[in-house]
Amino acid sequence: MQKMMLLGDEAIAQAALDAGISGIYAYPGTPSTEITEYVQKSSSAREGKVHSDWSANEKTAMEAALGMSYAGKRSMVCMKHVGLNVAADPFMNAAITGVNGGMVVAVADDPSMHSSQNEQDSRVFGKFAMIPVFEPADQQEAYDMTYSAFELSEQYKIPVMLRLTTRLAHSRSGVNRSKVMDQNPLILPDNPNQFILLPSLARKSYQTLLKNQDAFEKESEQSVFNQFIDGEDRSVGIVVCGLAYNYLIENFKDHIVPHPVLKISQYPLPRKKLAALYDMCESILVIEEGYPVVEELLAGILGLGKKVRGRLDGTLPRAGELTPDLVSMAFGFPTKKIHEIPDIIVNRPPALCKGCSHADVYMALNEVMGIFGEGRVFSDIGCYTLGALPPYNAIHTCVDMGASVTMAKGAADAGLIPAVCVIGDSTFTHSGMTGLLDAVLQHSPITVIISDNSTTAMTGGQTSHATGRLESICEGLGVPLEHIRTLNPLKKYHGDNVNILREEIVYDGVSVIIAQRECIQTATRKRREARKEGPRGKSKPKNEIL
Ligand SMILES: Cc1ncc(C[n+]2csc(CCOP(=O)(O)OP(=O)(O)O)c2C)c(N)n1
Ligand code: SF4
Repeated sequence: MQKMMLLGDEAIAQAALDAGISGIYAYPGTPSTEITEYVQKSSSAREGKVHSDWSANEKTAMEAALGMSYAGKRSMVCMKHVGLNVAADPFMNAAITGVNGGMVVAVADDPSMHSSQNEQDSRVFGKFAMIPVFEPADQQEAYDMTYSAFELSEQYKIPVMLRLTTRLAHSRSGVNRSKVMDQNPLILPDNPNQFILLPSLARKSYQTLLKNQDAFEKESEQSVFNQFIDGEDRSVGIVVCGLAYNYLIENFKDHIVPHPVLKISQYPLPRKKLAALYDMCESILVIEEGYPVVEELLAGILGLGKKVRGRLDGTLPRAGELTPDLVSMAFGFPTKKIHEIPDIIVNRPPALCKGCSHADVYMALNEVMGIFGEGRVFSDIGCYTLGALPPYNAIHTCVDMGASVTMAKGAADAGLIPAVCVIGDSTFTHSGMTGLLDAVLQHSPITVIISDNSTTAMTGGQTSHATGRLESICEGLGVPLEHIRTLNPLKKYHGDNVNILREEIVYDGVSVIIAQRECIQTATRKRREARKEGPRGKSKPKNEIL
């Protein structure tokens, strides 16, 4: 079978296609976006009519994937780690309903928060839902595990999670493909009650999930992905998870580690394999990317028994991404000399592009808000979050997608008036609309500025569900038409824009201001694609939160 050079994300997408998916559902989010983009660009996916349009958010994506599985077909749902918080309700409940066609949940974590608000570890979510989790160490495993995950999912009628992290998602390596499977036919679940979580039925389904735990553990014990590699020096036994396996072996000549090593890539943890390692070694070192999930379990609450080292006792840093050097230090190896960064290289903080429409919104907003003082502008997540930095210093919060509207509402309810929020068009349809409905129904006097650049710019310019619909959505949610204002964020309209903002910010009710101008990067890309030219020009500087 053909060998391909693939990113970790792409290996997952190719494996999902080869395993016969009929649809992939996702909302963009670094480092997971490329999984769906690969399927969107795939000619075989097009020929096979594999669904790959973006969803409004991760919850709608998870539910659509479950619906496809209900109909008997294989589906994949992808998101970044914080997206799983949004999708948590269907995710947890899908573990109880189980699946019909195979369903794989691919979640990309971002330790060190290269482009995220936090560095939560999705393995914890997998354990919370009590489903099997795969954690690949390289691109080949990303491919093989995705393929196997569909088999396991159909064998046990359970969603299976695939957890990967930034470095694997975004690095490339050779991948051998497996046999291409046909898509499943449309076929309803054998048990017509399987997907009805009425308490009387859910209790039975939950029992099935509990009963299956032993079988899932047995699968992990026998898994080819959980490998024991013996070593002569038993002063320490090493438990190493997923990608961290590479950081371990890179520290030893010819990649031969002199200690016994248990490489973990499939969960629930293989208890017998762990016990065998624990018994044969004087102490244990746990190397895992993310939270000290395995270490905490092995050390126990009281920390009795053999010494277990890792992120909790400071052998490795408690937070942030691991590196081969950090692992080297855990073994007490001499630190390698790191080259000094020459003075000529200056730090370049992320910034809005020159000519960005968000910048014009902030110029006008700052002029209006000056008289009210600091701390009244609630923002959201997108390119416009960069308005927190100089020269704008225009926003005072950024918590999670949609929180700008609801936090402004809560603050206004508390008496902080005026309270203003700034949200992007894609974030508005992701999770801002429901908060606006709350504000309208409860007459919370807030001003919602939707900085509408007709795209999901921060993650690379994907389509936005909001494009062309914002006014009618806001009207439908009950915002009075005369308080849905539009403005054109261009310098030449600065005076008019200031006036519109001033009028609405002092209005004692809910108002929405739609600042509409297309993202210049997306507009340029579209023009380029229209002319069928190759990529030219400078790439945009990488922004911080994606
Ligand atoms: C729950 C969640 N899902 C996805 C992301 C990744 N993400 C950050 S901002 C953003 C969309 C931004 O689009 P928009 O609101 O239109 O603002 P723009 O970047 O276009 O200015 C996405 C998908 C995230 N941070 N959190
Ligand atoms: S990519 Fe678009 S929205 Fe983001 S900073 Fe640049 S111009 Fe602004």
